[in-house]
Amino acid sequence: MKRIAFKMALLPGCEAEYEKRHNEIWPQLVAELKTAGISDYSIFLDSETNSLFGVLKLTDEKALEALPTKEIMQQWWAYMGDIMQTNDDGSPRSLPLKEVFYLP
Ligand code: RM4
Repeated sequence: MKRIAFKMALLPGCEAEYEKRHNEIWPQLVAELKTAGISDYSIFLDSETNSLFGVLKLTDEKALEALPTKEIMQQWWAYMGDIMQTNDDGSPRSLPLKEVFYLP
């Protein structure tokens, strides 16, 4: 089981809306994330910088690579695009983070 972490960026003033949308996350998206082998997925907000810190467990790297091509993922990113920094293709700006410590 691999664990990965990454950083995304929330637009200022959108904290409550971001949390609300995730509290009401679409069941079809949850199913797609699970199919991609994702579990134990958390997103933390640094309210000083509006950075979003995502961390998750992963069973299948190939399935994760395919996730951006899934229609439900594209729809979610389009829905989230008004409150997050995005790339030209509509995906959220996301930077991988390097693990420097782990206590199992
Ligand atoms: C985030 C972002 C990520 C997605 C989570 C569920 O706002 O869109 O890509 O994995 O939601």
